[in-house]
Amino acid sequence: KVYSVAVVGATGAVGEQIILQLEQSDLPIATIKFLSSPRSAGSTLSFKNEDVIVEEATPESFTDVDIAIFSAGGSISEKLAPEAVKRGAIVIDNTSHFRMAEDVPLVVPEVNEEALRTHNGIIANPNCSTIQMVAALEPIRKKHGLKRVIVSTYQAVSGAGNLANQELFDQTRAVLDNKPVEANILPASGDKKHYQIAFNAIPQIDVFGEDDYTYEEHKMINETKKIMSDATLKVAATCVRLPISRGHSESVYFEIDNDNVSAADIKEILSTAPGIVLEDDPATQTYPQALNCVDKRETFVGRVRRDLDEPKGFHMWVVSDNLLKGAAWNSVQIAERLVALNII
Ligand code: 11C
Repeated sequence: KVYSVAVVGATGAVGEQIILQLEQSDLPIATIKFLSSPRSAGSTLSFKNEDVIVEEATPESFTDVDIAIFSAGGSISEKLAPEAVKRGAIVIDNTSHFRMAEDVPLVVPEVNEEALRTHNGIIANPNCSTIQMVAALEPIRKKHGLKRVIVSTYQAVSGAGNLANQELFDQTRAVLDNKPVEANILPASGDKKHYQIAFNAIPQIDVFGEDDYTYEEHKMINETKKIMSDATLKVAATCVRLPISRGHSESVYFEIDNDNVSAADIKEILSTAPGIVLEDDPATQTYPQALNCVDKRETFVGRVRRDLDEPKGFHMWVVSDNLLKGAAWNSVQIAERLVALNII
C-alpha cells in the first residue's frame, strides 16, 4: 500500500523539518501536499527534487489524504484536524491543542507506541522538552521504576519558531554593533512584556498559569504523566530559554524505586536503549552538547551520576534537537510506526 500525505504548516520551522524527515523516510508516499495559511500559500517548496506548490489549507484539502501531519498552531489544528479525520485521514498533531484529551493518544514511540492502537483519528505529538526527557527516562523506569522527576531545561529559541530564531540573530548583531536592541517575541509572543534573549537566560517559556508555573512547565509535568500512564509520578519543571539556536538541554534529577542501583547500572541501560546515545566520560570531557545534536534524530545522555545524599536519586544531562526528536522526527516516526504496526 502507498499513502497520500499532507503537511499542514509546511513553511514553518517544524514544517520545514517534517518535509526533510519525510524525504529521508521509507514511508511509501504516493502523493504529497504542502498546506499553509493563506499568507504563505502560493510559494514553492521541493520534495524529493520535485517542486510542490504550497496550497491554502481548507477542509477540502484533506479529501483522499491518508496521513496529515499538522504543525501550524493550535487554532488551525482545532479547526482543521477534525475535518481531516472526517475525510478519513489520520492526523498527527504537533500542537498542544489535543494532547491532554482523553481519547487522543500522546505518543513517543520508544515509550508508548502501543497507545497508537487506541487512536480515534487524532494522535498527538508531545512537547519537545517532554519528548527527550521521557525517551531517556523510560528505559530506566522499565527496569527500576520511577518515583519522582525534577527537571530544569536550557531551551533553544527555535522552539518558539523561525521569528524567535531571527530575533536572536538580530539582537546578537545589534549588541555587538552597539546598536539598540529590539525585543518583540520572547519570552512568549502573546505576553505583556518582551525581553532580550541575546546574552541572556530567561526563566519563562510560554505564559504563566495561575499557580505561577508556566505552560511549558505544565506541559512537561502533565504530558510526562500521560505518556508514562502514571498519574502518581511526581514531576516538577523549571523551563529556561537560552540564546541557542537549536537543541534543548535538560538537567534531570530522578528517583527510582529499586535499591542498590549504581550510576554504572543506569549507564548500562542507557547504552542500549532505543533512540538514545550515551556520551558520558568525564575523564575525556565527553558529554552531550546542544551544538552537536543538531540534525540528529537521537536523544543524547551524559553526566549520569548518583545523588550524594539520596541513594535512589540520580542526575543526568539530556540533549536533543528540539526540531527533530522534539517535533518533526517524532511525528514522522509515529507515521512509520502506524504503517509498521498495521494500524493504518
Ligand atoms: C518551546 N517547547 O521550546 C516549546 C515549543 O507545545 O509544541 C513547543 C510548543 C508545543 O518554545
